[in-house]
Order: sequence, then C-alpha cells, then structure tokens
Amino acid sequence: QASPPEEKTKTLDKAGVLHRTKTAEKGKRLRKKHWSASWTVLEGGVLTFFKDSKTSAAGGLRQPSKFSTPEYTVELRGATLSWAPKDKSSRKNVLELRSRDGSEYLIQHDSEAIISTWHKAIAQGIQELSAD
Ligand code: I3P
Repeated sequence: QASPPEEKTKTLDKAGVLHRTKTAEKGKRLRKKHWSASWTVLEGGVLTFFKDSKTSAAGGLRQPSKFSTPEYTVELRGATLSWAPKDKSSRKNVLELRSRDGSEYLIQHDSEAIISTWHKAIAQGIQELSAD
C-alpha cells in the first residue's frame, strides 16, 4: 500500500473532558445554561458529548456508544465554530459551535492550550467536510 489508511481518511480523532452547555435547540434559544463537564469525542466528522466526564478513555475513543450513551451528537458538516463573544459567558476560553440545524453549544476549558487544540481539531473537521 502506498499510504497508511489514516492518511487517506483524514479523520482527526480526539477525546477528552470539556465543559459544555447547549444554548440553542434547532434555532430556538434555550433560557438557561447548564454547564457540565463531559467526556467529549471528535471522530469521523461528528462531535459527541457524553453525559458525564467519567466515561473513560478505555474504548471511549473508538466505540463510545458501547460504553456510554451520548447526550448530544453534533454533525460537523455545515457547522460553524468561533470564539464566543464575551457576552455569551463569563468564563474564559469559550468556543461557540453552531450546527447546521441551528443548535448551539458553548465549549470551555480553563486551559488555553487544551481548548486551542480542540479549536484546531474541530475547525479542521468542519473544513474537511466542506470540501467534499
Ligand atoms: C447561570 C450560571 C451560568 C452562567 C449564567 C448564569 O446562573 O451561573 O454558569 O453562565 O450567566 O445565569 P444559573 O445557574 O442561576 O442559571 P456562564 O458561566 O457561562 O457565565 P449568564 O446569565 O450571563 O448567561
């Protein structure tokens, strides 16, 4: 083979614990924010937030659904990602992800280095899907 499969599929896999809250559901803004720490997996153009942060990395990256129920799954195709404006949250390092169907999520981590790697990975995922 000329190249290993991971070079062909371009899928960027990433997993870790992030703080997140949903702020809109299909275009309808939600009244209250409920931040929670959640095990989060980026794979195959889909970002999945699990119910809690306890789902371990053991199997959580490859086949998360076997181990825990996703709370939200966000299709990155047609989504947009930006740094959240200050009026969206008092927290630092907050990303805003808007899905094509009009749902919105804030994603946050106290570490700027960690949130930056998520920013890059999600942005790259969105970009790769838009090229199809
Ligand atoms: C909200 C809670 C959120 C906070 C939000 C508060 O209060 O403290 O964490 O968002 O601020 O209203 P409650 O628990 O009573 O719902 P941030 O942490 O993102 O700032 P907001 O009203 O400015 O959105």
